[in-house]
Amino acid sequence: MSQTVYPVPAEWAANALVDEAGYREMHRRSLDDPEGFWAEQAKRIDWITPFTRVKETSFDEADFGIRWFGDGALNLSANCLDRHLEARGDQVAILWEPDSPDEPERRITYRQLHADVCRFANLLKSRGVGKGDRVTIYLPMVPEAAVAMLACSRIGAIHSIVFAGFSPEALAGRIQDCDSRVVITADEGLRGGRKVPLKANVDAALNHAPGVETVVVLKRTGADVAMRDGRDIDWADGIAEQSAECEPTAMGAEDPLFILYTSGSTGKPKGVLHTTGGYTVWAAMTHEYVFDYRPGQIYWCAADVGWVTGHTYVIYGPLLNGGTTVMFEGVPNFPDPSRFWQVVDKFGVEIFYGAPTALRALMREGDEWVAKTSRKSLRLLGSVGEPINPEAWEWYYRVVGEERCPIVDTWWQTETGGATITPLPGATPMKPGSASWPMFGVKPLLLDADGNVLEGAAEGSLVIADSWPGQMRTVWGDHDRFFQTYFTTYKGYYFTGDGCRRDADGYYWITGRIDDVINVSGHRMGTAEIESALVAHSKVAEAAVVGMPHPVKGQGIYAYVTTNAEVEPDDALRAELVKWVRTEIGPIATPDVIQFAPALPKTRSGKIMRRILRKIAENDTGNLGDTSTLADPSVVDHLLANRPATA
Ligand code: 6R9
Repeated sequence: MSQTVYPVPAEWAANALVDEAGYREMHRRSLDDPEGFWAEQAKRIDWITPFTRVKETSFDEADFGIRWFGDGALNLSANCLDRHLEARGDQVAILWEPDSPDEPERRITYRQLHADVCRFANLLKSRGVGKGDRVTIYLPMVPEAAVAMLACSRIGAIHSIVFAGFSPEALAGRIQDCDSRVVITADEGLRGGRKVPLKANVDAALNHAPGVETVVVLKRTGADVAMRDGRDIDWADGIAEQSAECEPTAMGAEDPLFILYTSGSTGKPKGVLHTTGGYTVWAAMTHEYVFDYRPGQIYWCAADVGWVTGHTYVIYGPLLNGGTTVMFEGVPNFPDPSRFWQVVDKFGVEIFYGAPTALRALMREGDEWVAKTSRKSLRLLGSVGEPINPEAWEWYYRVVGEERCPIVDTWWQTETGGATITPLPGATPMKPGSASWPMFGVKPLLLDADGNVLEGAAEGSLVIADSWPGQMRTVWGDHDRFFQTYFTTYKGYYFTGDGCRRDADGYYWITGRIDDVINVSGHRMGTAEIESALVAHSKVAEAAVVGMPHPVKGQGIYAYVTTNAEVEPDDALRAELVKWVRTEIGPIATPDVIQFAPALPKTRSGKIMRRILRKIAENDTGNLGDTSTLADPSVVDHLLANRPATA
């Protein structure tokens, strides 16, 4: 573990919104007097009906419930748009960089965005969409994704964004789970010069989701796509006649805002539900403090809107704070590995927020791709999605930021809504690889296997002791699963699923997932999800999936597969299974290694011993630990003798 501590640069300590003493005072107050602290923080939002109640929360089974600002009403889109029109109507809200640098960028002002959102909201209304209805968004990284999100929040519809890299099967499951009647998509997406057949994927998905009545199709590439009469509408045609005024709907603070599906330790992805008031306050506050953000600064979060980071830190946080947010359609290495830094120079980006997996991939390409760009505009760097290894941190700090820019390594989850453990650039001396200190209102604890609270320097399961406004409120359609998943492992606490170490200085170091979730390039994958895709193949009898270390992706996917008795496993089947998983879930679930195994190591009670499978995948086979409960030890010998050469 890196021992280096980088002090807060003097000019940051002097000019930042919060310095170290300020952080300590605010954090203490946020825990001692949550009512007072959050009532004050909530003033950053325009409320249609002011709240009188602040925090009504309990993690205990007897009176379980989470409500924040419960009797207030507000509208998120009005907070992102309308209230900025007077002071910054002509300021650019969205700076869009297309996949290819040869295509022109787009600069969309707050005034223009407001009009676009109103027109689109009116189109949705004309198709019968109203408060509480679910709308599935399956769009690439184009400004219209922001328009669609803001239009939903304007009329109180609940958006559910499905990452445009997901397969028709995955899309269909997510449409059906929340019973969406409307899907918003594009003819095709463009990523790294490659076309993604989004409309065709939607058509395939809708064979399994017949309840969808409206499909709005944005022309992105102009490809000739099938349009079904009565169901499918061209985006431009649909908004042509719509008014550029649309009154924002007053939403109760606890009215649902969006659903975002995420992987858990069981097979089916969970529809994480966020509500309006708490999420809005949390997104605005964390975005301001984590990035020391001042209105109008050029800010770029390189996440996709299909993930929670795209929700909170590409769209809602920056727009709530009157920001100029960069949306990038492409990938870091197209047309070449300088692209990120060329875009930084092109727009004068001051704050850049990206994922360790992208940084590691660029680091491998060599420093010259970075060095040939200026990057003089950069003042602050951020990291999110997975633990950043100290080597990548140092590279980011030294080569990209030229030792001038603090790095904020923000730990959080779809479930937590926004940055939950994170440095603040003017307050936190940096330790490479540590997410550092809790955000205001967050009380992390480390527990041992028996649920005892560990004090001081320690390592254990990371839980959060009490509610914070940005916390998810339920799993869509399954409130019991919400309670069971997060509040029963350790009674009375929110369980994150992550392991964590706290050092003697009180810094938190996330060690990674301790449940059956793996983190591939910052994307969460449930091993159970990949296993069920594999066993759905007619030649597969059984499958077990574990993570393995991967130099770029952080973790790779290692699958053990037992075929049906009459099947002779070979390389052709291996290729077929890889393709199968890509079609069932999407390219992000592509197995890196498939090892065929006549049997899986099981206990006498029939439980697969994943610990052993993990060790073999990690090639840490010197000490497999206790194998005495194995039903048939020869199974392990076979696995060890037959590790594929590719692993
Ligand atoms: C925002 C996001 C959540 C999981 C989380 C943890 C890992 C995210 C991290 C990090 C270490 C960081 N994670 N940020 N681990 N340091 N800075 O990524 O949400 O997709 O729900 O993933 O990602 O394991 O539990 P989500």
